[in-house]
Amino acid sequence: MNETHVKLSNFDAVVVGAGFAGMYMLHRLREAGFSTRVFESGAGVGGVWYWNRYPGARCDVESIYYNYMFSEELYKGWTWTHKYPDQTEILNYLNYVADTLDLRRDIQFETKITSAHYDEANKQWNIKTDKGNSLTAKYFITGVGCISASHIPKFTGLDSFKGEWYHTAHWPHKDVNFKNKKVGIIGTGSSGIQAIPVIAKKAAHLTVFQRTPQYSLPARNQPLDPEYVQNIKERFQEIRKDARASRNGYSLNATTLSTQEVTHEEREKKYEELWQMGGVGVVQLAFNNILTNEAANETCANFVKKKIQEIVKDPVIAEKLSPTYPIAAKRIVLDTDYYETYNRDNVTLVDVKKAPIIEVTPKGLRTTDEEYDLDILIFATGFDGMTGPLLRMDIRGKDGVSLKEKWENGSQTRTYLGIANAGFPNFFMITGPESPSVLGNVPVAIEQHVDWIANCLEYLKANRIETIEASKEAEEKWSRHCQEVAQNTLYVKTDSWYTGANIEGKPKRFPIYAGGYGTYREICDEIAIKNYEGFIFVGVPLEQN
Ligand code: N01
Repeated sequence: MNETHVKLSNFDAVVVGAGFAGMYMLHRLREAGFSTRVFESGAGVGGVWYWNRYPGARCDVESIYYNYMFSEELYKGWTWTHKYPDQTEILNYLNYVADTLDLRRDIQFETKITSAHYDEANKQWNIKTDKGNSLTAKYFITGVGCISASHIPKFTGLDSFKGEWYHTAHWPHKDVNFKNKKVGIIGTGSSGIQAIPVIAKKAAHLTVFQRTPQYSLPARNQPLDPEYVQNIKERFQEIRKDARASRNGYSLNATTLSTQEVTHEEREKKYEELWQMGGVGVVQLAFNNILTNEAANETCANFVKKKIQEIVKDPVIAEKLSPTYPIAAKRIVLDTDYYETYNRDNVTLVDVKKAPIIEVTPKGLRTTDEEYDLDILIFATGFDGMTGPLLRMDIRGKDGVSLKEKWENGSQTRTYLGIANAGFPNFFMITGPESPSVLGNVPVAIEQHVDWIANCLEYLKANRIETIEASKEAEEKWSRHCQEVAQNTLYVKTDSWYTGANIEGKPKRFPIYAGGYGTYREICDEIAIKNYEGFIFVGVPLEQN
């Protein structure tokens, strides 16, 4: 053992991350009597909501659904102020939960887990942190999120830049002063689209470097009527039931109508109604075949493109902002005044697909066309999604095989249910690759995983089972199933962080279960009912084996 590592202690469970996932995991494990320690790199709870403090950061799921729902009391004890909560409000909410459940005493902040190696002889995980802690745990559980490993493209010259630069996912904990500044932002995904309108109002000039335009729908965010909120709280049981059974983790009045069953005029009327209402309705509520049928998808995409052309006064800019891939093949973005921002005199849109970025210079950014002078450069360049947060730790299972080796660096990401891995006993991932997680309202996905894992650990304890591990066969079958389900969707037809296409050198694969939250929950429940079918137990008393 490295001598600088001071042995801390032995725990039943070590959990990585104190966001939505790690916080609830800690609560459930404590309730079940497991000694648990959570490690969190931030100085407070919140996970992505602790770090993503960029201007305009706001959730794209309605606040009434973006909650823990395991406790009616907890739900009713918090009152959201807006339809779509901003980063500050969500972070306040998570601190309210941490206070109410007294979570912080078992969380070690400002500490990263650097390695977790499975010790086969002692059937335990040997874990190390960047603060020199060395500890052991029977169970190693990751709650690291799917989009927490931020990514900065490898542009040369960043070190030479004389101005300030930031990544949206690691925004400083102080106000960035944009006044009289020339600002550049790279990236027009959810983060960029939220930040651009806010920064444009403050900066002297904003240059947006866009590689691929994204579809964005108006959020039409607004303060919540207290009477409405009260009514929602009273309907808690119903809201929870609907959210859990739904495809995306929130209740929607799903339609049974397809685009082919109505006339062009009726279709446009429906889209217009939902566009005016705000939110994801245009894509998710209008017709039942937009996400599965290319022709149906095109009617929706064309409607949004027409809107872009109506809003953006300069037709050349409107054209540049119009995507060419199917709508909702990437996570749909909700915005406030995004397209309107391009009518401002102090905003320039640069197409870096046409004229790629070559380098960062001391003065700014150079594309193949010209050099742009900048005081502040912002990377809204996203994340190494799904596998990134896990592979940034050195996780090794049996025979010292690392997760990176097992997944062949992401080209063969294989898991059982997105929860477990063959060859990695007593290791659980909350919303890991090949779970449905990111394709909906993530807190609902998290809660389902945490409940499943906690119930599983209680089962192991009750039956005196020492280790649990996914079988290779079950894992291969699940992974194959995920790929088959994905082939019937539009997600695999477009490059995005879902497929890993945004990371240089990352093999393309869609490591997400696209069958919907409700169906997935049923599958996981059935596996548990069948005494954890597809898992291998070690240490089972003979009479039960
Ligand atoms: O990241 P992204 P994000 N040169 O990957 C561009 C969640 N989220 O942080 O598309 C030039 O979507 C890249 O271009 P391209 C949500 O799930 C939620 O915005 O690869 N450009 C793209 O435009 C979301 O889906 C919320 O061609 C480069 C952008 O950077 C996910 O996080 C808020 C480049 C990255 O977009 C990720 O969103 C924020 C390069 N070398 C995030 N490399 C809400 O709840 C990358 N880009 C509202």
